[in-house]
Amino acid sequence: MIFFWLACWMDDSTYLEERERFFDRDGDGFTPNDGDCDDANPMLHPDADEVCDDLDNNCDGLLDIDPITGSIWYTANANGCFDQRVIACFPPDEPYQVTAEDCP
Ligand SMILES: [Ca+2]
Ligand SMILES: [Ca+2]
Ligand SMILES: [Ca+2]
Repeated sequence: MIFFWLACWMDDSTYLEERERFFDRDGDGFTPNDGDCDDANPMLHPDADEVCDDLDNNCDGLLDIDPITGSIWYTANANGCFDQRVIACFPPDEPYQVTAEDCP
């Protein structure tokens, strides 16, 4: 129905371009119109988990931010003891250690 409606007011190339937005080419359950940022790769869609791979897995526009797995670093708590666990693809901006401290 929407294709017919689009076809009525667009020229052919614009219509074909717009029509692509409503097809799920990689079969991941998301069309570009649903937010699929790479409809040629079924591993990339809005419900995908972000992992450290230089790709925007969950299509939020951010590469490798808040991954489900990654390297572990420890940043300091309010008392200056490094026991705050951080899982990330990149080292934290703030001071960190690779091992946790035993805090009193
Ligand atoms: Ca798709
Ligand atoms: Ca992302
Ligand atoms: Ca990623």
